[in-house]
Amino acid sequence: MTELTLVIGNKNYSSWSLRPWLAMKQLGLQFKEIRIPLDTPEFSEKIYQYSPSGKVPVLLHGSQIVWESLAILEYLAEEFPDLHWYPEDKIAKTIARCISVEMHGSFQTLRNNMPMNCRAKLSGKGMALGVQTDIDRIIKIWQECRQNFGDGGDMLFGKFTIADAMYAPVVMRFVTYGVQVDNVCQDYMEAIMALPAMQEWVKASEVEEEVISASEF
Ligand SMILES: N[C@@H](CCC(=O)N[C@@H](CS)C(=O)NCC(=O)O)C(=O)O
Repeated sequence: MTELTLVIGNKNYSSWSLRPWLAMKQLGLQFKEIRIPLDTPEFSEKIYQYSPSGKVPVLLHGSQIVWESLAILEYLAEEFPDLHWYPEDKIAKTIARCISVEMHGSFQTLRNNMPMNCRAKLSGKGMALGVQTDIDRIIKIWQECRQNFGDGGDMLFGKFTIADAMYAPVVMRFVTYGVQVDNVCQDYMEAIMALPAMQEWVKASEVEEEVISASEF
């Protein structure tokens, strides 16, 4: 098999990197990892060797370069169709795609005010104007997916899919900032945090030494 390499940023801060990394680990794909700490001279020096957009994550697969987190996940779903990237049911698959794209293009207020910071405990911080609107929409998405498609597992569509990978950094933010949710969402969040791959990511974030002051309070 042609080697897969995923270029990522810091595990503590890089929410976009977490998405494909988590899905690849969770679905059992072997890959090499190159970590370039964000917001450092090293990042500016090295990133364009790999990524035409100058951002992480970027996937290298033979001569193919794939950037943008969701495009990476879609590429992998096409390259490795035997793995469970999306629900099999057509309606569920369509909804999984809708909410994944919605995550990719929305919730800017939440993302700006509650930057991912895996190792921090910032309960009550970040609740700026408009953040609750984003939180409410995310809660509704999780509730509806669990209610309508959640049989057969504790992920949004039962078994782990790309949709869970897309929302995992939001779960991480809700944990860091102590966002209050109902029992359905709480159970979902606990299931995400208990994934072995998620635990591996968080554990690695705890030993990273770089600090990005813009993501700290
Ligand atoms: N839309 C992109 C966003 C990628 C992104 O913004 N990555 C951040 C790290 S999480 C980055 O590379 N920032 C470095 C920079 O902008 O200099 C994706 O989905 O992959």
